Amino acid sequence: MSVVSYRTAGGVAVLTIDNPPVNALSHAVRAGLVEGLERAAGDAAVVAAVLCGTNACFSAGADIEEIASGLALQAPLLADVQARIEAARKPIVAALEGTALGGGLEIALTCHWRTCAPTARVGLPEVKLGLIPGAGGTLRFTRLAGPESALEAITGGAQIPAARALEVGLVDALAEDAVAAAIELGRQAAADGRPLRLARDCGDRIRSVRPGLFAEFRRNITRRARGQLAPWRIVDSIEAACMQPPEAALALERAGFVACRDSPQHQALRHVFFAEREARRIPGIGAEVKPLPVRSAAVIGAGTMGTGIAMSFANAGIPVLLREAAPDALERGLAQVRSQYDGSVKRGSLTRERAAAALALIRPASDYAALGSADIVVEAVFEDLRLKQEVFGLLDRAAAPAAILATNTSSLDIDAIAAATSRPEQVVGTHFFSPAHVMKLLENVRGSRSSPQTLATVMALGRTLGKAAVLAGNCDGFIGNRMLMFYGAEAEFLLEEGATPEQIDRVMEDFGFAMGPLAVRDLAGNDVGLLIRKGRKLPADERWSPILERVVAAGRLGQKTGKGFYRYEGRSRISDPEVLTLIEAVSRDLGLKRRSIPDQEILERLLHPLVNEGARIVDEGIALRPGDIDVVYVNGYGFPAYKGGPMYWAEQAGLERVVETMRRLAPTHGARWRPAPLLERLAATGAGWDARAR
Ligand code: 3H9
Repeated sequence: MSVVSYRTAGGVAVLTIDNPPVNALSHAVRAGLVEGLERAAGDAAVVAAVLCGTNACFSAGADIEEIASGLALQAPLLADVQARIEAARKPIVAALEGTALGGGLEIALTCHWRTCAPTARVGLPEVKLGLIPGAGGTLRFTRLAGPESALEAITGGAQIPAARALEVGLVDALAEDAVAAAIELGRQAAADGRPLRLARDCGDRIRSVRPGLFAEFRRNITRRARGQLAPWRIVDSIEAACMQPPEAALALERAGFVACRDSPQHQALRHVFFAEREARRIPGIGAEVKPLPVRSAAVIGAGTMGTGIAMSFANAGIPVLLREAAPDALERGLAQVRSQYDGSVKRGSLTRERAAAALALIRPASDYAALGSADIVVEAVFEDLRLKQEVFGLLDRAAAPAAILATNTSSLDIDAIAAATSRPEQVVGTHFFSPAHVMKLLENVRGSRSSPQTLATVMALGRTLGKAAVLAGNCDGFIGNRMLMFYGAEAEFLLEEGATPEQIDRVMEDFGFAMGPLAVRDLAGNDVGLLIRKGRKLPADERWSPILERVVAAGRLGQKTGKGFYRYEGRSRISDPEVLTLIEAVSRDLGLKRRSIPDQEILERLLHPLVNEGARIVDEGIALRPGDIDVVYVNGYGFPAYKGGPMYWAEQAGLERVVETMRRLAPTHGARWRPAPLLERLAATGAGWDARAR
């Protein structure tokens, strides 16, 4: 069966790509397109051609696996397909339905015109894979839509809704039946003898580029694109698309694509792409287990987490009740929701209409009786087991019999919470990350009695809410927070030994974290961190550094009090000699001689214990695979995606290095800092994570 079918409709050849699941442009598709285009060109009865796709998709672009193979691609290449289109003497129209992404959109932009279904989305998301478009996307997008739109869209990689694509000039018409409209457009263009329009030759949008545009844009992305390769090469290519002849701009883009494709950043981001998809697969839960439909939801607790979770549902079009007993707390929560939506409208990330539609889906509720209609209830009350058990007892009576009862706990025992209900098989953890309507991670936690259908439902919910879902086992801190404990503790041990908050944060920010660990502590509140720490029991051979306690005792609670590990003026952090005095006093009290600590040691001592605990988590089955941990850290903890996540990063450097660090730390830090047995096993043979099952 051919992956590109050919038919004619009233003198127009229709070439349909059918390469499930997403019509990736593998070799067979490229060959099929060339063959179809030649046939259309040679058939005197054909006046025009239309390119379209089945599988509810035009094309998701180049085949990522094929690019990854590292082998030279077999001709015809995408560029050969495009050369055929541009050489054609008959009109060629692309009909875009579903998604047209990456190389898929690049093919469409090469056609003379484009029709687009109103629900379709287009985009050049290559940057998310650490790539730049490699088939003339930067040139043609820029020439059709102008450099401002191109810079924003291609460095961000977002999917552009059809209406916006029309507005900026990427597509020429919206039509419910994009294929029929494309056939008509092709026929009419042929009948009128309309000049064939090639995006590469369009000049209107690049004629008067605002002086300083590119310098300014480069300045604006300095923070967001720090350490990355692709965004900068994209800006260079768009600039060339404006300033240079098409051939030169294409050559520059191509060189950028090759440099990015061969970079470790692309490998790491590709790992994350596939890991996110792999994380959805739960052994023992096959396609026969159907998730329950989630048509309506309820959230208990209108604090920061609760309101964020409610917004996540509303943003996905799911009506949600927000329940809070005290009227003033409920009103505060709703006010917070309104102000978040107002902020999104002001920043331009949401249209006024969409914000209003989402807001209208969030309805207040003050008593439990109102919750009977929800398919899922997410509890987001204060992190206290007794309180949560009480809430679940009430929910058990109030919620619909089939409803799933989920808890947003970040570390408590799911089974102890489930025990307060008569339906433990419908109880599960859904750990959202703050701000819940923004953060992409959903860490689902399986209780010992959670049913396969309950798990399938919350995993599917992740997709519905646009989040990366990972399934964790039930233990203190689950995957993310359990590992984080070692990271936070080590930062303070480093302070005791001679590092400064500035050095530690700089090392981690240079590595790619948006914020270093001490700046994060100041943001979250040092008192909050201390409280969590006090709730934890440490084994007898371990200790906490006294630094956090002393920082809190000095009234340095963090940003909220204007001082913590730093002093704050507004939101800018400033070094404070008082903090160093406090830290030096701790070193003295502990009898530690302060020394200068190399940056590399800081990096490894912060990340290796995290990876070590990750190995234990995999060994215990708390995480199903190392890749799941990477998904958790990239989407929930600010780990730079272009480094692939902690487990991937450690594997690239060699797992034996983690073992070495842990062997150095265990004698002073305690037994839990000993190398994880799994790591020792793998490191002994120089193997990677894949060897763990053998
Ligand atoms: C590119 O185009 C380079 C060019 O500029 C230059 C070339 C010279 N290839 O995400 P889903 C698989 S770079 C191969 O679960 P959804 C995916 O792994 C490319 N496979 O579905 C999954 O497999 P499985 C630029 C791909 O509905 C299955 O399809 N394009 C590709 O949630 C379903 O995917 C992109 O970066 C691919 N290109 O989302 C687009 N895409 O079932 C990347 C998907 O075995 N793709 N698969 O796990 C996406 O963003 C989403 O997949 C999409 C559908 C939005 C299309």
